[in-house]
Amino acid sequence: MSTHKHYTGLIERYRDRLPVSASTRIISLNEGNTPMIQLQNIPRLIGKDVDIYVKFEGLNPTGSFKDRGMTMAVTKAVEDGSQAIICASTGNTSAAAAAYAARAGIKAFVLIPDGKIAQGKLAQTLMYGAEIIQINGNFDRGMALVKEVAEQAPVTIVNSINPFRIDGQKTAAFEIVDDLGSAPDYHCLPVGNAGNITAYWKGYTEYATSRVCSTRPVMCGYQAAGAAPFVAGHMIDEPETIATAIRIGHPQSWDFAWAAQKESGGWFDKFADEQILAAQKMLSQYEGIFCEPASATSLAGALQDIGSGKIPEGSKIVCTLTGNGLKDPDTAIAQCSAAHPVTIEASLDAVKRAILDCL
Ligand code: AN7
Repeated sequence: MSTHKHYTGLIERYRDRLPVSASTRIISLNEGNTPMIQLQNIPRLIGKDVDIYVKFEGLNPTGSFKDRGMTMAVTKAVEDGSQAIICASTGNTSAAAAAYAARAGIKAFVLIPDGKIAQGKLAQTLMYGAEIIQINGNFDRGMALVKEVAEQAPVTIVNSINPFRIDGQKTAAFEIVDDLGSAPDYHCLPVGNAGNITAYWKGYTEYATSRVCSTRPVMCGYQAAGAAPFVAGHMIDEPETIATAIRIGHPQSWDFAWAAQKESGGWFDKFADEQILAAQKMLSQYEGIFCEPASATSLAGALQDIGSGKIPEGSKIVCTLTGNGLKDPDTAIAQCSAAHPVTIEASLDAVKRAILDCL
């Protein structure tokens, strides 16, 4: 008999650390097991002796880390007999909710801010067949509405206030430790609703408690300047940033994120949209890794803090790249407008000239 084991997703892999039983029907798209890619050119470029790894969560089935939480949340919703799930979203949660609902054969309702989600995310959510409810308000307003409506209608909330979301997402920390053989010194990630920083800290803490690793990383949470409640120290009412995924002013996991920061000795910081886009482009052009704008906030932060020495040389750093660059083609193309392709005559001569001009 073959001992070969087909990978069937993170719940199966980490089932002894997740709230499932032998009889639980697992709703999975084989999420997780995402690559840890060590940056090769950027450390050389900045002249610093650091090991930077990116955890490329954009390679999950729907293109973001949300799949980790959604496999768990939808599995539990189905186990509890729920026929419908609901979420507010800046785009990625809605795509993941829609996909896992399709897989489970239940209904998904998603509230999205009108005109403020990236095209790729809208396309996915439409294709997976979710009921899309666009509101003329931002994510925070949508979140408040979802909490109210779930009290009056038979729908399960699958935003990260659902604790099963956090349990699924904590597996990213397990994968990192399993891959590196130890916890990194620093973990850098973008912070929006703050579910993910909560989940990573829970994952590292559980592994440390079980002595799978002996240390936990310093947690560095980075936000967009126009949507930085953790830097301001209070909620923000009109968040604004080109990184629409993290256009959030009233994060739901406020207390958990502060706990992660304090217990780890970490910090929060914020970055202008231009800095976020520059980091996104740098990662694409120097490493061949295309993440969405919000995700690049982790690298923008890491590079700043390595540059200042706040993250010292010799450190092992993991940056989570939360979503795939293909999610937001409009922002990418707009950013490269100076290099827009020009059309030439379809002849050997013209193509040869075009190549020689560039060499
Ligand atoms: C690419 O999809 O909140 O701090 O509704 O899509 O755990 O919220 C997305 C968040 C970072 C922030 N990067 O994570 C949603 C949503 C990307 C994201 C975040 C999001 P949290």
